Amino acid sequence: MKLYHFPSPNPQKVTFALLELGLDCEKIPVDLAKGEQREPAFLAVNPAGRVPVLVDGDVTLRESHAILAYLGETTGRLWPATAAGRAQALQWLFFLSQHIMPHAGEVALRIRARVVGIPVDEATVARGEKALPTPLGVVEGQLAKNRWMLGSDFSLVDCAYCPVLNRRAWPAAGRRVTPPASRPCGDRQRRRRRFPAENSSPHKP
Ligand SMILES: N[C@@H](CCC(=O)N[C@@H](CS)C(=O)NCC(=O)O)C(=O)O
Repeated sequence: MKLYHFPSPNPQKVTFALLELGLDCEKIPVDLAKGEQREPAFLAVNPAGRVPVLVDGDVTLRESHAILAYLGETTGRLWPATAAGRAQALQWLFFLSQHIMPHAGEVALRIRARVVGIPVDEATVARGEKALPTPLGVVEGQLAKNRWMLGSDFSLVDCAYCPVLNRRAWPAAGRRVTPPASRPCGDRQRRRRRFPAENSSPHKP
């Protein structure tokens, strides 16, 4: 497998999942700060000019949540075994795509502006900061009832949520984006990145 990668939240969902599953993958860096995502060689891989992209044989996947579903389906691990469970997993991945990532992207504009060297549009950041607490409140409610997004077991859905709930990823929005029940999820990804020795044990909480 090959992963086109930059250390920003969407690719991090996939690198986190690969670590949790203990899977090897060749990482191909795409430097967003240098605009490599707009170069013809990369646009041939993903015409949308975005990372992550996973290539596994003749399968090319260009959406982080589709990649997570693929890893779950192909490994049969960290992924529900029943149709109803898989539908729940997709439900939460769609919720993240539709209701959280667009606003998280607006809030993250301060970070993106620094990385790619563009001015910050404060109105956009303010719009994201206003909108984000509502869908994050839904996630907080889910995590207050269950240890992880799908219940008591950590899953690939958490691999999608953890980088987003990670406090350090969204410092501009401060505590509002990481209320108490959501913290263990954000912390898990930080721990996994910080202590590579843990990576040999994919299921360690
Ligand atoms: N819906 C896509 C979004 C991918 C995305 O927006 N990735 C960002 C990095 S986190 C990107 O490649 N941005 C390139 C750019 O803004 O030019 C996914 O979930 O994979």
